[in-house]
Amino acid sequence: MKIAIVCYPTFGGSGVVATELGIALANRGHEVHFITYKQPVRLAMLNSKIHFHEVHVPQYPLFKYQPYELALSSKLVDMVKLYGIDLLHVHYAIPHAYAGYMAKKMLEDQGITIPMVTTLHGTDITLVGNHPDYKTAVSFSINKSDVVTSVSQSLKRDTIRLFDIKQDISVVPNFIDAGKYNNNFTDCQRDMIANEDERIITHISNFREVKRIPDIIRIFHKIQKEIPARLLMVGEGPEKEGAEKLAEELGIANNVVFLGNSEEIEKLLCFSDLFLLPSETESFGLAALEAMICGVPVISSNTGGIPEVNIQGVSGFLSNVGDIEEMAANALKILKKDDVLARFKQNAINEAKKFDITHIVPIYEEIYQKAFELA
Ligand code: GMT
Repeated sequence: MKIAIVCYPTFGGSGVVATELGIALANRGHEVHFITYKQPVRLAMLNSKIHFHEVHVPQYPLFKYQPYELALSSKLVDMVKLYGIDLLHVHYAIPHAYAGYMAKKMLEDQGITIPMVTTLHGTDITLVGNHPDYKTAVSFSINKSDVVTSVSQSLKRDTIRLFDIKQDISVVPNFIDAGKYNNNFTDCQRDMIANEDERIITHISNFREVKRIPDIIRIFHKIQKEIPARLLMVGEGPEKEGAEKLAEELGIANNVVFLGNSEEIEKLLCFSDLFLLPSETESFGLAALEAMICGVPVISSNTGGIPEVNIQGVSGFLSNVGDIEEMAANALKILKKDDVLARFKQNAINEAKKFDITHIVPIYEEIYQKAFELA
């Protein structure tokens, strides 16, 4: 099959999922065309089955807002015709489903029928898409997709609750390539980051408000009062500066390392003892799953799709959003004793393996077949 994947190329769950899916599809013999404004961050190696087509948005002074959707839908039409692409798979409803539908209609006008699969990722439904300024167009483009998938049961429920959806939604969970995370790093340089007696606690995100970054600093503040510990904050975003200030105010700045964006998160996770994800909402929590496959237990909120990934008392603990007292106490339960930590680490790996890519890619292939039948 020749598949066009439309996604955000930046650091962020939906782009990561789309990129890893494209690579896996190419490994199974499909021809995959990534169509977006920049080469996706995890698309390091291009091979003969993987193509990348950059969407250019010409800058013109008349426009206050440059029309990306227009450039994307034109590019989709051109690439479908040039490469004989069979199917569009758009990740994140805004504006990809909308642009994809426009491309589909333009192609129809030229006698070409192409199915479109839309995968909903979370904030396109729960935060951004739900905004009254976008809602009408988001509902429309979801309903016009041939097949709609969501990354968790929770996101499916949210979509049905928040939008007038006439489409069936198939839940296809996010995944990891367990083979890639073999925990076999010979250069797992723990001593570069922390002293031998310190536990290493990690958070990775885009530092948006929804991640409740101040909670992470406050939870760590409580933990380090009881045991020697260090906090690694990985990523960039609007809440980062405030977090740096908060760490300073609480007198823990020396124990908190802000690393910025990293393309080698598995190397950072290989020496982490605990992952913190206290988000306000999270459709799935891919970052938690990536931590788990590296043997890192998770302390998280119990919101959205996180309970479908992090299992209470097994791979970590879940608490109500904002309950930093309980989150810190649970973190200490895991971190204080070596044998308890070892048990949670192994459990985390076992739970994460249930989301191995080998189980998930065939589900997408079935969905593509269904989309052909429906288009
Ligand atoms: O977490 C983010 O803010 C990034 C966002 C994205 O679209 O890249 O992540 C969403 O999609 C991920 C992949 O499906 C999910 O694992 C995240 O839980 C989801 N984020 C939220 O729902 C806040």
